[in-house]
Amino acid sequence: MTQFTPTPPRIDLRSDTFTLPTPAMREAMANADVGDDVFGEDPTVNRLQAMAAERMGKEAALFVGSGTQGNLVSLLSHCGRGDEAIMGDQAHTFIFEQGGSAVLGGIHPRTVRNQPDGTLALNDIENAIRADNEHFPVSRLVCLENTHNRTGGAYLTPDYTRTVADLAHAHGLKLHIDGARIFNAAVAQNVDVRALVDGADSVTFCLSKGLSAPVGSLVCGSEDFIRKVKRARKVLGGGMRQAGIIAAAGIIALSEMVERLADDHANARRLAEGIATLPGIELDPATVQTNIVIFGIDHPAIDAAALQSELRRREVGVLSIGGRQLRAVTHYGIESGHIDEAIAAFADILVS
Ligand code: TLP
Repeated sequence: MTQFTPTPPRIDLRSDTFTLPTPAMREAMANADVGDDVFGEDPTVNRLQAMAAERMGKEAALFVGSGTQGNLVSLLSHCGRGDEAIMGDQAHTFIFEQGGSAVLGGIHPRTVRNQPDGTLALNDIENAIRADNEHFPVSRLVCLENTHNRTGGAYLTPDYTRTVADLAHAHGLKLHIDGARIFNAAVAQNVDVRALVDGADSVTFCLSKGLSAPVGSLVCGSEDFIRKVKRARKVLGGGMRQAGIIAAAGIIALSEMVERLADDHANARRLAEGIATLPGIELDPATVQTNIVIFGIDHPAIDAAALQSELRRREVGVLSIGGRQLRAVTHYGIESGHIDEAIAAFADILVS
């Protein structure tokens, strides 16, 4: 049988999930000490979990297979069937995770409009919290996303996050943060990542995006919470055995790959500035805060699909995110010269 093997574009801006492991990661993986992690006996996984908990200022952490799994086990651990989780209408948990918390946990999502800066308005959160009435689901959780993917990598500030945590706690709700790219948020604001999660009851962050590890995410929270999360991971089939092989790359990701995210942010800003003035591109480069550039196309001759395929012919990959919008994400492996090439490819297509 013939297999179709797509060739990735040389300048791959579709996502930071396309990052490849660094040489140091490959070496650490080859030499990792391992054991059976379902029994808690993999020393490399244990080390990664301890590092993650310490970095986030939480009591404990658990290594999980993906950001989606991290969010799902967190929601399943905070909420029971019929409970309600308040989240943004542009949240990854709402749009891109198959409604997993509803499918598998009977958790009712209550959406609140995401503002263009990725926040949820405090009034909207407060108004979404249910009164104690037998007709209603029970409000149990607020979810934030930092950085916010669909709003172009916007970051949430420490102040905003603490205010939401206080609001949630005042009403007896918990706060979960989908921090898939929380280190981008920390580096962009030059703050300790702890300041972005200190009011939160749980946070998920990804090793396999800008931090370039091949696999994995961590869920961090209290020891009690992480015990529940571990049960949820197991029922989802997410208990892994000699997972130290992949956790070893995660240790390198956390210790060596955080500070360099600033380069990705500078490249994203430069890409945005380079394409914003081209005919048909709708983008304000000042809104680009981290490594994600989302832009619209309004061109007499070229629509979003045509621009995407013409860029691809010029070895530049971008992602269609619906309607007239495309997304470009910078990451490890994308150098400043690639940004020049990408801008030249856009100009070649759009300037007649
Ligand atoms: N996002 C991916 C796609 O699913 C869209 C991407 O290319 O951006 N939270 C956020 C904010 C995310 O952006 C993602 C991945 C996840 C969670 C899920 O992580 P994974 O892919 O590891 O399940």
